[in-house]
Amino acid sequence: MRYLLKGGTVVSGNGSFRKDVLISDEKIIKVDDHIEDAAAVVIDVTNRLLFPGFIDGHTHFDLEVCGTVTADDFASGTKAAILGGTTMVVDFASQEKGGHTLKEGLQKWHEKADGKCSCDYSFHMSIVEWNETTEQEIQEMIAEGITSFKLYMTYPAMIVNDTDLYKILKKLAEENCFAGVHCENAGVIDALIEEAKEQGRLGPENHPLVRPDTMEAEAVHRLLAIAKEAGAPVMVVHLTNKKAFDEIQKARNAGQIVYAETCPQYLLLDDSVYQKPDYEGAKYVCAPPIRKKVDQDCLWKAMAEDKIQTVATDQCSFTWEQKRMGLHDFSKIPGGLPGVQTRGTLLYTYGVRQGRITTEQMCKVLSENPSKLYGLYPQKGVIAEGSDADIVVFDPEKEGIISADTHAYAADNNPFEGFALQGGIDKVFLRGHLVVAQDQIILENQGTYIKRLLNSFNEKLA
Ligand code: DUC
Ligand code: ZN
Repeated sequence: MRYLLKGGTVVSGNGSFRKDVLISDEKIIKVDDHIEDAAAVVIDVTNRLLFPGFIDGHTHFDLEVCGTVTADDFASGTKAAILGGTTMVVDFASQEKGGHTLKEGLQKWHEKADGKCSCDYSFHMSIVEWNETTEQEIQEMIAEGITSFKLYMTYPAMIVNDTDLYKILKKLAEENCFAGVHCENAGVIDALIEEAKEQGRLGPENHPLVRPDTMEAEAVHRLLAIAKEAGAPVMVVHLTNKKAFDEIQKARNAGQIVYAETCPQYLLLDDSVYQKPDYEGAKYVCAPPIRKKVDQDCLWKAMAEDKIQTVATDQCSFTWEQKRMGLHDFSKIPGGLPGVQTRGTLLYTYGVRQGRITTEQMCKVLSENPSKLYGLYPQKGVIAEGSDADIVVFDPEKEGIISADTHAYAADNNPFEGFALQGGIDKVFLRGHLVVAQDQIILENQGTYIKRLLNSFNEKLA
């Protein structure tokens, strides 16, 4: 199909300009002040913002957590994503402990995702064991288009010790790759969980108390000290709080390359959610937990100063029935929240409309920066000639209210229930296909696996 989008405002990280956009087959073929094209279907996008398709660099679909599997798999999850303007997700494939290879992990995640996705997709690779074979596999991963990795400083099934953390970071740096790292101090958190249980404190309100901000900041500090020794760039994923952010700034000021990712739940919710009656706090159990207002303010300010490079979701949804697994013991509540459908509209409503960030910064953290960091630029993350025609036609005047009654997730609860939205998705193009219009998916299952190149992000961090 050939489409001509006329009269819209094309948004990039550097500015917003009134331009027409011509799409043919899968690509953007022209961006200019005034385009005429007799062969194209003309779509009037006057008063609309045109964003490069949003990229969510942190989702968990079809993932086993606490002996259960996320409510959303790649089919339902990527439908929710595309309805919200996310044209690409980077999920996490994982190696398993016990002598397994990265290749096995990658194959397993391809089996989960291939043929089921309604947006484009790729994987980061979680490394949970380090040996000669794993080391040799890094180059094979790169050849498969996996150029970013994930390391955990918590969770028994995933954790790597400091020795391996150092060795892995060093190897990744040699290969011009980097890891996103889940930073929480496992040992102290385990002790705090044990104490809470001994004292009979078993409700979800204890969840933030056993995973305090100090133990996230400690892990960030340790990670960055190790990364410095290894000469490695790193990303702190799902950054939640001021103390951890201060550690990042210290390292940046000393010359280290540290990328930061946060998520809408840390920008928009505070830890009072864990006090909700009737076990409702379980809905918000995720790791790291939701923090305080002072932390939200710090994250918004950091974003306004371009010190946070990307906002992803950490999408990891469970039904209410699944969340009830921890009714008598909060440590058995499967951790995670849905979010992939509303990242763009929430950021627009509570970020741009409230004057906390600009439209251009929204474009950076949702599209342009993840595209660069994850080796997709300029194929994705920009509306320019030659790029994939992944375009979000955004209506700044569209209103909505988030509700589990209407959302697209397989999960039956939404942490942003009742949040008002000012600004909404009008249409979505995925590689030139019109896939979403009038809040409906009109063409599903169009997602393909994208092989990624190396990180090309080289903007100032401190
Ligand atoms: N945190 C969660 O809450 N869920 C999945 C993974 C993670 O790090
Ligand atoms: Zn995660």
